[in-house]
Amino acid sequence: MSSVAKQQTSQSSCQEEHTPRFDVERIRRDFPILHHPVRGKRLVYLDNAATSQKPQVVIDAIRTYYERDNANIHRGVHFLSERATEEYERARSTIQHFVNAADSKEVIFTRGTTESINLVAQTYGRKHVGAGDEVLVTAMEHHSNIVPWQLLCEEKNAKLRVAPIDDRGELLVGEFEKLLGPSTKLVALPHVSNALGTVNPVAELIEMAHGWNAPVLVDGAQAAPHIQIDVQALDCDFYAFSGHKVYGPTGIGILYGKAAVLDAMPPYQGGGDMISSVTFEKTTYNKLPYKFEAGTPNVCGAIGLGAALDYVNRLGVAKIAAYEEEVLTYAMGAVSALPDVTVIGTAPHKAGVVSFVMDGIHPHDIGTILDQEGIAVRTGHHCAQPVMQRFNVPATVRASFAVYNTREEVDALAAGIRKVREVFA
Ligand code: C6P
Repeated sequence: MSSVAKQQTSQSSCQEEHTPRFDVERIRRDFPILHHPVRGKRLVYLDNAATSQKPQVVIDAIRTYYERDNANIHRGVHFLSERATEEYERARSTIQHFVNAADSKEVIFTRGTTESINLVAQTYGRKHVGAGDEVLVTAMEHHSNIVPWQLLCEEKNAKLRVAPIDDRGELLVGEFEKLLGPSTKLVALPHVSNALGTVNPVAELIEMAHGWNAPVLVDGAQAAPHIQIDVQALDCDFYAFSGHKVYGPTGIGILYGKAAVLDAMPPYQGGGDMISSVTFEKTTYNKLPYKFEAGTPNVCGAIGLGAALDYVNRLGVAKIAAYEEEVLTYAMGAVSALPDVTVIGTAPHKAGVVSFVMDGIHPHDIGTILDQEGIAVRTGHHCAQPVMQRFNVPATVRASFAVYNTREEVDALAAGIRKVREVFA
Protein backbone atom coordinates (compact mmCIF):
# COMPACT_ATOMS: atom_id res chain seq x y z
CA MET A 1 0.00 0.00 0.00
CA SER A 2 1.33 3.49 -0.80
CA SER A 3 2.32 5.73 2.10
CA VAL A 4 -0.60 7.98 1.27
CA ALA A 5 -2.98 5.03 1.23
CA LYS A 6 -1.56 3.99 4.63
CA GLN A 7 -2.03 7.56 5.87
CA GLN A 8 -5.59 7.51 4.57
CA THR A 9 -6.23 4.19 6.36
CA SER A 10 -4.93 5.54 9.65
CA GLN A 11 -6.94 8.75 9.14
CA SER A 12 -10.07 6.69 8.51
CA SER A 13 -9.53 4.59 11.62
CA CYS A 14 -9.04 7.78 13.68
CA GLN A 15 -12.30 9.10 12.28
CA GLU A 16 -14.02 5.84 13.15
CA GLU A 17 -13.05 6.30 16.79
CA HIS A 18 -14.62 9.75 16.99
CA THR A 19 -17.64 9.71 14.69
CA PRO A 20 -20.64 7.36 14.66
CA ARG A 21 -20.30 4.52 12.17
CA PHE A 22 -21.72 5.11 8.74
CA ASP A 23 -24.75 2.80 8.60
CA VAL A 24 -24.27 1.34 5.15
CA GLU A 25 -26.78 -1.47 5.74
CA ARG A 26 -29.49 1.11 6.35
CA ILE A 27 -28.45 2.95 3.18
CA ARG A 28 -28.55 -0.28 1.20
CA ARG A 29 -32.19 -0.73 2.20
CA ASP A 30 -32.95 2.54 0.35
CA PHE A 31 -31.92 0.96 -3.00
CA PRO A 32 -34.45 -1.69 -4.09
CA ILE A 33 -32.38 -3.03 -6.98
CA LEU A 34 -29.61 -4.18 -4.63
CA HIS A 35 -31.99 -6.78 -3.21
CA HIS A 36 -32.81 -8.47 -6.52
CA PRO A 37 -30.47 -11.39 -7.20
CA VAL A 38 -28.77 -11.64 -10.59
CA ARG A 39 -27.83 -15.01 -12.09
CA GLY A 40 -29.11 -16.53 -8.85
CA LYS A 41 -26.47 -14.64 -6.85
CA ARG A 42 -26.56 -11.62 -4.60
CA LEU A 43 -25.87 -8.56 -6.76
CA VAL A 44 -22.50 -6.90 -6.18
CA TYR A 45 -22.88 -3.73 -8.19
CA LEU A 46 -19.49 -2.18 -8.89
CA ASP A 47 -20.29 -0.27 -12.09
CA ASN A 48 -21.26 2.99 -10.45
CA ALA A 49 -19.01 5.17 -12.59
CA ALA A 50 -21.14 4.10 -15.58
CA THR A 51 -24.37 4.78 -13.71
CA SER A 52 -25.38 4.52 -10.08
CA GLN A 53 -28.47 2.78 -8.72
CA LYS A 54 -31.48 4.83 -7.57
CA PRO A 55 -32.85 5.14 -4.05
CA GLN A 56 -36.56 4.64 -3.43
CA VAL A 57 -37.05 8.41 -2.86
CA VAL A 58 -35.96 9.11 -6.44
CA ILE A 59 -38.18 6.35 -7.84
CA ASP A 60 -41.06 7.75 -5.77
CA ALA A 61 -40.42 11.33 -6.94
CA ILE A 62 -40.59 10.21 -10.58
CA ARG A 63 -43.72 8.20 -9.97
CA THR A 64 -45.42 11.00 -8.03
CA TYR A 65 -44.59 13.46 -10.77
CA TYR A 66 -46.36 11.36 -13.41
CA GLU A 67 -49.20 10.33 -11.11
CA ARG A 68 -49.94 13.78 -9.69
CA ASP A 69 -48.06 16.70 -11.23
CA ASN A 70 -47.40 16.06 -14.92
CA ALA A 71 -47.78 19.17 -17.12
CA ASN A 72 -45.63 21.33 -19.34
CA ILE A 73 -43.78 24.08 -17.50
CA HIS A 74 -43.41 27.86 -17.87
CA ARG A 75 -46.33 27.78 -20.30
CA GLY A 76 -49.64 27.14 -18.57
CA VAL A 77 -51.73 29.20 -16.18
CA HIS A 78 -53.44 26.07 -14.93
CA PHE A 79 -52.82 24.41 -11.58
CA LEU A 80 -50.77 21.45 -12.79
CA SER A 81 -48.50 23.57 -14.96
CA GLU A 82 -47.86 25.89 -12.05
CA ARG A 83 -47.09 22.99 -9.73
CA ALA A 84 -44.79 21.27 -12.24
CA THR A 85 -43.00 24.60 -12.81
CA GLU A 86 -42.56 25.07 -9.06
CA GLU A 87 -41.11 21.57 -8.65
CA TYR A 88 -38.77 22.02 -11.62
CA GLU A 89 -37.48 25.34 -10.31
CA ARG A 90 -37.19 23.94 -6.79
CA ALA A 91 -34.90 21.25 -8.25
CA ARG A 92 -32.80 23.97 -9.86
CA SER A 93 -32.39 25.67 -6.51
CA THR A 94 -31.41 22.33 -4.87
CA ILE A 95 -28.71 21.98 -7.51
CA GLN A 96 -27.61 25.59 -7.02
CA HIS A 97 -26.97 24.84 -3.34
CA PHE A 98 -25.39 21.46 -4.12
CA VAL A 99 -22.65 23.13 -6.20
CA ASN A 100 -22.74 26.39 -4.21
CA ALA A 101 -23.54 28.57 -7.22
CA ALA A 102 -24.16 32.24 -6.45
CA ASP A 103 -27.50 32.26 -8.28
CA SER A 104 -29.95 29.67 -9.57
CA LYS A 105 -29.82 31.30 -13.03
CA GLU A 106 -26.29 29.90 -13.30
CA VAL A 107 -27.69 26.35 -13.30
CA ILE A 108 -28.75 25.07 -16.73
CA PHE A 109 -30.50 21.76 -17.21
CA THR A 110 -29.06 19.63 -20.01
CA ARG A 111 -29.25 15.95 -20.97
CA GLY A 112 -25.99 15.19 -19.18
CA THR A 113 -22.29 15.97 -19.01
CA THR A 114 -21.86 15.29 -22.72
CA GLU A 115 -24.47 17.83 -23.72
CA SER A 116 -23.16 20.37 -21.20
CA ILE A 117 -19.68 20.21 -22.73
CA ASN A 118 -21.02 20.37 -26.29
CA LEU A 119 -23.09 23.40 -25.30
CA VAL A 120 -19.99 25.27 -24.16
CA ALA A 121 -17.96 24.18 -27.19
CA GLN A 122 -20.66 25.27 -29.63
CA THR A 123 -21.51 28.60 -27.97
CA TYR A 124 -18.59 29.99 -25.96
CA GLY A 125 -16.10 28.04 -28.07
CA ARG A 126 -17.40 29.10 -31.47
CA LYS A 127 -17.50 32.72 -30.35
CA HIS A 128 -14.07 32.91 -28.72
CA VAL A 129 -11.83 30.31 -30.36
CA GLY A 130 -10.34 31.25 -33.73
CA ALA A 131 -7.60 30.20 -36.13
CA GLY A 132 -4.29 29.54 -34.36
CA ASP A 133 -5.91 29.54 -30.90
CA GLU A 134 -5.55 26.63 -28.51
CA VAL A 135 -7.83 24.55 -26.32
CA LEU A 136 -6.04 22.70 -23.54
CA VAL A 137 -7.22 19.33 -22.17
CA THR A 138 -5.46 16.54 -20.27
CA ALA A 139 -4.39 13.03 -21.22
CA MET A 140 -6.98 11.52 -18.87
CA GLU A 141 -10.13 12.81 -20.57
CA HIS A 142 -13.31 10.92 -21.27
CA HIS A 143 -14.20 11.13 -24.98
CA SER A 144 -16.94 13.63 -24.06
CA ASN A 145 -14.23 16.10 -23.08
CA ILE A 146 -12.15 15.48 -26.21
CA VAL A 147 -14.40 15.16 -29.24
CA PRO A 148 -16.46 18.38 -28.76
CA TRP A 149 -13.17 20.31 -28.65
CA GLN A 150 -11.80 18.45 -31.68
CA LEU A 151 -14.93 19.37 -33.63
CA LEU A 152 -14.48 22.99 -32.61
CA CYS A 153 -10.76 23.04 -33.39
CA GLU A 154 -11.34 21.45 -36.81
CA GLU A 155 -13.98 24.03 -37.66
CA LYS A 156 -11.90 26.98 -36.44
CA ASN A 157 -8.47 25.77 -37.45
CA ALA A 158 -7.45 25.88 -33.82
CA LYS A 159 -5.20 23.45 -31.97
CA LEU A 160 -6.03 20.92 -29.26
CA ARG A 161 -3.18 20.68 -26.75
CA VAL A 162 -2.91 17.79 -24.29
CA ALA A 163 -1.28 17.98 -20.86
CA PRO A 164 0.45 14.66 -20.07
CA ILE A 165 0.05 12.35 -17.07
CA ASP A 166 2.61 10.20 -15.27
CA ASP A 167 2.73 6.43 -14.71
CA ARG A 168 0.50 6.67 -11.65
CA GLY A 169 -2.13 8.55 -13.65
CA GLU A 170 -1.42 11.94 -12.12
CA LEU A 171 -1.44 15.10 -14.17
CA LEU A 172 2.02 16.58 -14.66
CA VAL A 173 1.10 19.98 -13.30
CA GLY A 174 4.37 21.59 -14.41
CA GLU A 175 3.77 20.41 -18.00
CA PHE A 176 0.16 21.63 -17.82
CA GLU A 177 1.41 25.05 -16.78
CA LYS A 178 3.96 25.12 -19.61
CA LEU A 179 1.21 24.45 -22.15
CA LEU A 180 -0.74 27.52 -21.06
CA GLY A 181 -0.06 30.74 -22.91
CA PRO A 182 -1.57 33.69 -24.75
CA SER A 183 -3.09 31.36 -27.37
CA THR A 184 -4.99 29.31 -24.76
CA LYS A 185 -8.60 30.31 -25.18
CA LEU A 186 -10.16 27.57 -23.09
CA VAL A 187 -9.11 24.82 -20.69
CA ALA A 188 -11.24 21.71 -20.15
CA LEU A 189 -10.27 19.11 -17.57
CA PRO A 190 -11.81 16.40 -15.41
CA HIS A 191 -12.28 16.83 -11.68
CA VAL A 192 -11.97 13.02 -11.38
CA SER A 193 -10.82 10.64 -14.12
CA ASN A 194 -13.38 7.95 -14.97
CA ALA A 195 -10.78 5.40 -16.10
CA LEU A 196 -8.18 5.94 -13.36
CA GLY A 197 -9.98 7.58 -10.46
CA THR A 198 -7.36 10.35 -10.19
CA VAL A 199 -8.62 13.47 -8.43
CA ASN A 200 -7.08 16.54 -10.03
CA PRO A 201 -6.00 19.65 -8.10
CA VAL A 202 -8.59 21.66 -10.00
CA ALA A 203 -8.47 24.85 -7.92
CA GLU A 204 -4.73 25.15 -8.54
CA LEU A 205 -5.12 24.39 -12.28
CA ILE A 206 -7.93 26.93 -12.63
CA GLU A 207 -5.80 29.61 -11.01
CA MET A 208 -2.98 28.86 -13.46
CA ALA A 209 -5.34 29.06 -16.45
CA HIS A 210 -6.88 32.30 -15.20
CA GLY A 211 -3.37 33.74 -15.07
CA TRP A 212 -3.60 33.60 -18.89
CA ASN A 213 -7.24 34.74 -18.95
CA ALA A 214 -8.31 31.31 -20.13
CA PRO A 215 -11.71 30.19 -18.79
CA VAL A 216 -11.95 26.66 -17.41
CA LEU A 217 -14.61 24.01 -17.85
CA VAL A 218 -14.50 21.27 -15.23
CA ASP A 219 -15.93 17.88 -16.23
CA GLY A 220 -17.39 16.85 -12.90
CA ALA A 221 -19.16 13.68 -14.07
CA GLN A 222 -17.12 11.46 -11.72
CA ALA A 223 -16.72 14.02 -8.95
CA ALA A 224 -20.36 14.88 -8.23
CA PRO A 225 -21.10 11.51 -6.54
CA HIS A 226 -17.96 11.58 -4.37
CA ILE A 227 -16.70 15.09 -3.68
CA GLN A 228 -18.14 18.28 -2.21
CA ILE A 229 -18.43 20.69 -5.13
CA ASP A 230 -18.03 24.42 -4.55
CA VAL A 231 -17.95 26.26 -7.85
CA GLN A 232 -17.30 29.59 -6.16
CA ALA A 233 -14.32 28.28 -4.17
CA LEU A 234 -12.97 26.58 -7.31
CA ASP A 235 -13.63 29.75 -9.32
CA CYS A 236 -14.36 27.57 -12.39
CA ASP A 237 -16.15 29.22 -15.29
CA PHE A 238 -18.15 26.09 -16.16
CA TYR A 239 -18.88 22.87 -14.28
CA ALA A 240 -20.67 19.91 -15.88
CA PHE A 241 -22.13 16.75 -14.38
CA SER A 242 -24.75 14.06 -15.05
CA GLY A 243 -27.72 13.21 -12.87
CA HIS A 244 -27.55 9.46 -13.40
CA LYS A 245 -24.14 9.07 -11.74
CA VAL A 246 -25.29 10.82 -8.58
CA TYR A 247 -28.34 8.61 -7.87
CA GLY A 248 -30.65 10.58 -10.18
CA PRO A 249 -32.34 9.57 -13.43
CA THR A 250 -30.74 9.35 -16.87
CA GLY A 251 -31.29 12.06 -19.47
CA ILE A 252 -30.71 14.96 -17.09
CA GLY A 253 -27.52 16.84 -16.35
CA ILE A 254 -26.19 20.18 -15.31
CA LEU A 255 -24.12 22.92 -16.76
CA TYR A 256 -23.08 25.51 -14.21
CA GLY A 257 -21.68 28.71 -15.71
CA LYS A 258 -20.75 32.05 -14.22
CA ALA A 259 -23.65 34.41 -14.93
CA ALA A 260 -21.52 37.03 -16.69
CA VAL A 261 -19.97 34.39 -18.96
CA LEU A 262 -23.32 32.73 -19.78
CA ASP A 263 -24.96 36.11 -20.40
CA ALA A 264 -22.38 36.96 -23.04
CA MET A 265 -22.76 33.61 -24.83
CA PRO A 266 -25.05 33.07 -27.81
CA PRO A 267 -27.83 30.48 -27.35
CA TYR A 268 -27.14 26.81 -28.09
CA GLN A 269 -30.40 25.57 -29.60
CA GLY A 270 -33.38 27.57 -30.81
CA GLY A 271 -36.99 26.81 -29.95
CA GLY A 272 -39.70 27.35 -27.37
CA ASP A 273 -38.93 28.89 -23.96
CA MET A 274 -35.51 30.25 -24.95
CA ILE A 275 -36.99 33.33 -26.60
CA SER A 276 -38.24 36.64 -25.34
CA SER A 277 -39.96 37.66 -28.60
CA VAL A 278 -40.06 36.25 -32.14
CA THR A 279 -40.85 37.93 -35.43
CA PHE A 280 -39.74 36.79 -38.87
CA GLU A 281 -37.38 39.74 -38.89
CA LYS A 282 -35.76 39.27 -35.48
CA THR A 283 -35.81 37.10 -32.38
CA THR A 284 -34.70 38.24 -28.95
CA TYR A 285 -33.65 35.74 -26.34
CA ASN A 286 -34.92 34.90 -22.91
CA LYS A 287 -32.91 35.67 -19.77
CA LEU A 288 -30.76 33.09 -17.99
CA PRO A 289 -31.07 30.19 -17.53
CA TYR A 290 -33.97 29.76 -20.01
CA LYS A 291 -31.89 31.09 -22.92
CA PHE A 292 -30.11 27.73 -22.88
CA GLU A 293 -33.15 25.50 -22.32
CA ALA A 294 -34.90 25.34 -25.69
CA GLY A 295 -37.99 23.16 -26.00
CA THR A 296 -39.87 21.17 -23.39
CA PRO A 297 -37.20 20.09 -20.93
CA ASN A 298 -36.87 16.83 -19.02
CA VAL A 299 -39.14 18.08 -16.23
CA CYS A 300 -39.41 14.72 -14.51
CA GLY A 301 -35.64 14.16 -14.79
CA ALA A 302 -34.92 17.50 -13.12
CA ILE A 303 -37.33 16.70 -10.30
CA GLY A 304 -35.78 13.24 -9.92
CA LEU A 305 -32.30 14.78 -9.77
CA GLY A 306 -33.51 17.25 -7.14
CA ALA A 307 -34.78 14.30 -5.07
CA ALA A 308 -31.44 12.49 -5.53
CA LEU A 309 -29.45 15.48 -4.31
CA ASP A 310 -31.83 15.98 -1.38
CA TYR A 311 -31.07 12.35 -0.51
CA VAL A 312 -27.30 12.90 -0.84
CA ASN A 313 -27.55 16.03 1.32
CA ARG A 314 -29.43 14.09 3.99
CA LEU A 315 -26.64 11.50 4.12
CA GLY A 316 -24.06 14.30 4.09
CA VAL A 317 -21.51 14.73 1.30
CA ALA A 318 -18.59 14.84 3.76
CA LYS A 319 -19.72 11.61 5.44
CA ILE A 320 -20.20 9.92 2.07
CA ALA A 321 -16.70 11.00 0.99
CA ALA A 322 -15.09 9.72 4.20
CA TYR A 323 -16.86 6.36 3.99
CA GLU A 324 -16.11 5.91 0.29
CA GLU A 325 -12.45 6.73 0.85
CA GLU A 326 -12.28 3.97 3.43
CA VAL A 327 -13.84 1.43 1.01
CA LEU A 328 -11.64 2.57 -1.88
CA THR A 329 -8.45 2.29 0.18
CA TYR A 330 -9.52 -1.20 1.21
CA ALA A 331 -10.28 -2.10 -2.42
CA MET A 332 -6.97 -0.73 -3.70
CA GLY A 333 -5.17 -2.84 -1.07
CA ALA A 334 -7.21 -5.98 -1.76
CA VAL A 335 -6.97 -5.88 -5.56
CA SER A 336 -3.33 -4.88 -5.82
CA ALA A 337 -2.34 -7.68 -3.41
CA LEU A 338 -3.68 -10.35 -5.79
CA PRO A 339 -1.14 -12.27 -7.90
CA ASP A 340 -0.86 -11.35 -11.60
CA VAL A 341 -2.97 -8.22 -11.12
CA THR A 342 -1.76 -4.74 -12.04
CA VAL A 343 -3.75 -1.72 -10.95
CA ILE A 344 -3.86 1.02 -13.58
CA GLY A 345 -4.19 4.37 -11.84
CA THR A 346 -2.35 4.58 -8.52
CA ALA A 347 -2.39 8.32 -7.89
CA PRO A 348 -2.26 9.16 -4.18
CA HIS A 349 -5.50 11.13 -4.41
CA LYS A 350 -8.24 9.01 -5.96
CA ALA A 351 -12.01 8.65 -5.83
CA GLY A 352 -14.40 5.87 -6.69
CA VAL A 353 -12.42 3.70 -9.10
CA VAL A 354 -10.09 0.69 -9.15
CA SER A 355 -9.01 -0.18 -12.71
CA PHE A 356 -6.86 -3.24 -13.29
CA VAL A 357 -5.53 -5.77 -15.75
CA MET A 358 -4.46 -9.40 -15.29
CA ASP A 359 -1.50 -11.06 -16.96
CA GLY A 360 -2.61 -13.04 -20.01
CA ILE A 361 -6.38 -12.64 -19.51
CA HIS A 362 -8.50 -10.22 -21.50
CA PRO A 363 -10.61 -7.81 -19.40
CA HIS A 364 -13.79 -8.94 -21.19
CA ASP A 365 -13.16 -12.53 -20.03
CA ILE A 366 -12.62 -11.29 -16.49
CA GLY A 367 -15.85 -9.29 -16.64
CA THR A 368 -17.78 -12.28 -17.95
CA ILE A 369 -16.57 -14.58 -15.18
CA LEU A 370 -17.25 -11.94 -12.51
CA ASP A 371 -20.75 -11.54 -13.95
CA GLN A 372 -21.37 -15.26 -13.36
CA GLU A 373 -20.68 -14.50 -9.69
CA GLY A 374 -23.22 -11.65 -9.68
CA ILE A 375 -20.47 -9.01 -9.75
CA ALA A 376 -21.09 -6.13 -12.17
CA VAL A 377 -17.96 -4.30 -13.34
CA ARG A 378 -17.20 -2.43 -16.55
CA THR A 379 -14.60 -3.76 -18.97
CA GLY A 380 -13.22 -2.03 -22.03
CA HIS A 381 -11.74 1.39 -22.74
CA HIS A 382 -14.33 3.25 -20.63
CA CYS A 383 -14.74 5.89 -23.36
CA ALA A 384 -11.18 6.96 -22.59
CA GLN A 385 -9.12 5.38 -25.37
CA PRO A 386 -6.20 7.81 -24.97
CA VAL A 387 -5.84 6.65 -21.35
CA MET A 388 -5.58 3.03 -22.56
CA GLN A 389 -2.96 4.12 -25.11
CA ARG A 390 -1.01 5.98 -22.40
CA PHE A 391 -0.82 2.81 -20.29
CA ASN A 392 -0.34 0.56 -23.30
CA VAL A 393 -3.31 -1.68 -22.52
CA PRO A 394 -6.25 -2.47 -24.83
CA ALA A 395 -8.74 -2.27 -21.99
CA THR A 396 -9.07 -2.58 -18.22
CA VAL A 397 -11.52 -4.02 -15.73
CA ARG A 398 -13.00 -1.21 -13.71
CA ALA A 399 -14.66 -1.64 -10.33
CA SER A 400 -16.30 1.62 -9.31
CA PHE A 401 -17.88 2.36 -5.98
CA ALA A 402 -20.88 4.18 -4.54
CA VAL A 403 -22.15 5.01 -1.09
CA TYR A 404 -23.88 1.62 -0.73
CA ASN A 405 -20.83 -0.56 -1.43
CA THR A 406 -19.19 -2.47 1.39
CA ARG A 407 -15.90 -4.12 2.31
CA GLU A 408 -17.68 -7.47 1.99
CA GLU A 409 -18.38 -6.64 -1.65
CA VAL A 410 -14.69 -5.84 -2.13
CA ASP A 411 -13.93 -9.27 -0.66
CA ALA A 412 -16.40 -10.79 -3.14
CA LEU A 413 -14.61 -9.00 -5.96
CA ALA A 414 -11.23 -10.31 -4.78
CA ALA A 415 -12.66 -13.85 -4.54
CA GLY A 416 -14.10 -13.45 -8.05
CA ILE A 417 -10.70 -12.39 -9.40
CA ARG A 418 -9.08 -15.45 -7.76
CA LYS A 419 -11.71 -17.59 -9.48
CA VAL A 420 -10.82 -16.00 -12.82
CA ARG A 421 -7.21 -17.06 -12.28
CA GLU A 422 -8.34 -20.62 -11.47
CA VAL A 423 -10.46 -20.81 -14.61
CA PHE A 424 -7.52 -19.72 -16.75
CA ALA A 425 -4.91 -21.78 -14.89
N1 C6P B 1 -18.65 7.98 -18.13
C1 C6P B 1 -18.26 5.66 -17.60
O1 C6P B 1 -18.58 4.48 -17.55
P1 C6P B 1 -22.77 11.23 -19.86
O2 C6P B 1 -22.70 10.01 -20.71
O3 C6P B 1 -23.05 12.47 -20.65
O4 C6P B 1 -23.67 11.06 -18.67
O5 C6P B 1 -21.31 11.39 -19.21
C2 C6P B 1 -20.19 11.47 -20.03
C3 C6P B 1 -18.94 11.49 -19.20
C4 C6P B 1 -18.14 12.60 -19.21
N2 C6P B 1 -17.04 12.69 -18.45
C5 C6P B 1 -16.68 11.70 -17.63
C6 C6P B 1 -15.45 11.86 -16.79
C7 C6P B 1 -17.43 10.53 -17.59
O6 C6P B 1 -17.05 9.54 -16.79
C8 C6P B 1 -18.58 10.40 -18.41
C9 C6P B 1 -19.37 9.13 -18.44
C10 C6P B 1 -19.29 6.68 -18.00
O7 C6P B 1 -17.13 6.04 -17.31
C11 C6P B 1 -20.05 6.25 -19.23
S1 C6P B 1 -19.06 6.23 -20.66
